Parts: sequence; structure tokens; C-alpha cells
Amino acid sequence: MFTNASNFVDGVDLSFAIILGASVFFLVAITAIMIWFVIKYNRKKHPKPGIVKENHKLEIIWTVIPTILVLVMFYYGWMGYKPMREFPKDSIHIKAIAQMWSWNFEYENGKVSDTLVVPIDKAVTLDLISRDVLHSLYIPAFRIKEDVIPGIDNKMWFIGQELGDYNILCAEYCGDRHSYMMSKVYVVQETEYSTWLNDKSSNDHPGLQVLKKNACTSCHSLDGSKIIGPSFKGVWGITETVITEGVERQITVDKEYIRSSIYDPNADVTKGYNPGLMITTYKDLITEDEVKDIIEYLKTLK
Ligand code: HEC
Ligand SMILES: [Cu+2]
Repeated sequence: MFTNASNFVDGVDLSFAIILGASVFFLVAITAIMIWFVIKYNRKKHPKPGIVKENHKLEIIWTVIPTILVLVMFYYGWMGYKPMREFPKDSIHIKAIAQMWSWNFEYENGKVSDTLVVPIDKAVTLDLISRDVLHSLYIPAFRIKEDVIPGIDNKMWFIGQELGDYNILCAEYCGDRHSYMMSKVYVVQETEYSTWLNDKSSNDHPGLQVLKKNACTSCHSLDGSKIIGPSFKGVWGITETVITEGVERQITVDKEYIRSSIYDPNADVTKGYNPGLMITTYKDLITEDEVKDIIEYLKTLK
């Protein structure tokens, strides 16, 4: 209606406009009639109230008209929704991976990005994967939203029809930093898309890529600010107080400490922070080499 950002905008906006239009119409009409009746039938003019009993004509009218109205609303709602569940045979498949509290998008050639880049006028199917809890992938400008459920394969699709960038939000409360679980979708020209897709020379440090891929950065800031866990900025080499089996002790943040913080996060708990927030299965998610990359990256965060 106002935009044409995706192939679903028209259907959703039409049913929205019909429901909004009907609501506004009845709000105005009923209020006006009410005011009119209050004046017309006030006590001075009609000291004795009339009694209306078993008026079949009235009852049929107030049953049939609302039924038709909700059926019309249902019809347009259904027509807007149905195509969202009819997946095109030919489409680009991208995995949308949700984890507390960030999005990652994995392309058919293995490229991973924390923003979604898609070519204009091409059907894109997102395979929705959750690594932990219930999330919901919401792109308001495209009028689409779908739950991302751990253990269940769900998907959604769209065609981006206007160049530009649009917000991606999480629409299912998923913990402390749910409201920061945001990303962007960029709709670009086909040529720009393939250049981007095949550009393997990412500017990110390999260690930073591992941190982003595993959503470490949604709890550990890189700029010194305290989020859920200690910031990674300047952490390398400092002396800290940790609690090991209930006893406080001093440690130096070195290779061994970082490695054990990832593979066995609850062994030493940094003083002032809560234990049990990092998942304990990073052994399956992060290789020893990736741990080395992380360490090399942390060294650079002075
Ligand atoms: C859900 C939030 C969360 C996520 C995600 C998370 N961490 Fe943590 N992390 C914490 C908290 C809280 C602490 C402090 C308590 C503790 O030591 O268990 C911590 C502690 C650490 C420490 C010790 C820091 C210090 O100053 O002592 C390291 C290193 C670390 N995390 C690395 C990682 C890496 C690498 C990842 C991603 C693979 C990650 N964390 C993901 C919450 C998180
Ligand atoms: Cu979420």
C-alpha cells in the first residue's frame, strides 16, 4: 500500500486496512447513534420507557451482519496469509540461526553473516534454526514474522522488491537482552549480491568471526561496557578475582584461563558475575583452533 518492500505487503496491508476501516466506521457510527439516542429518547421527552421483547427481526440483523463482517475479515486475512505458507520450488535457501541474543545467516556456499543480504526480485527461503530457546524472526517492512523453535524445522519465505535496508527484530521474549536482538536485511542488485556472496575476504579478525558466530558478543562487549558478562576489552593479561568451588582466588587472564572459561565456564566464576549463564556445550561448537583465534583476537583488544 505505502511501500512494496516485499511480495506480502499488499495482502497484509489490505486485510489490515479492511479491519481498521470497519473498526473506525463502527466506532464513529455507534458513537453518533448513541449520542443521537441520548438526546432523542431522554426522560423529559419519553417519561415511560418502551419494552422491546423477542424481536426476531432485530436478532437476525445483529447476528447476520457481524457474521458477514468477520467472514469478510477472515477472507482477506486468509488471502494475505496463504501465500506465505506456499513455498516456491525455486528459491535461494539461507539458514537463519537464532541464539541468545543475535542472528546469524548462513548461505548455501557456507558464508556466514550477522546481517541478511538478498538479491532484489528473487525468492528467498529462510530455514529457521534456534540454538537455544524460542525466538521469532520479524521483518516489519516485509510484513512477515515466524517463530524460531528449538528442535523443530520451521521456515519462511519472501521476495524483496525494493532496494534498501530493513530492520530484523526478535518478536518472542527470549531473555535479558531480547530487545537488543536486532539485525538488518539488505536488498541489493543481483550483481552486488553475487560479489558479496563470493567475497571470502571478510574484514573481521578470525577470532572475532568465532565470537560473532557463537553469539559471545551478545554477553561480552568489545568496548569495555558491562553487559551480562565481563567486557573483552583489555581483559588479556589482567589479574582478576575468580571464585573456584566457593573459594576466592587471584588468576591472570592467560591462554589456559580463557580456554577453560570457554570449555568449562562454571569452574572459575569471575567475581561480580553470575555463574551458569554460558552454555556448557561449547566443546561441540568451538574447536581448539577457534579457541586460539579467540585468544589472538582478545590480545588485540587493548
Ligand atoms: C549468556 C551470556 C554469555 C554468553 C553467550 C557467553 N558468555 Fe562468557 N561469560 C558470561 C558470564 C556471566 C561470565 C562471568 C561468570 C563466569 O565466569 O562464568 C563469563 C565469563 C567469560 C570469560 C571469563 C572472563 C573474565 O574476565 O574472567 C571468558 C573468557 C568468556 N566468558 C568467553 C566467552 C566466549 C568465548 C563465549 C562464546 C563462545 C562466551 N563467553 C559466551 C556470559 C556469557
Ligand atoms: Cu530472541
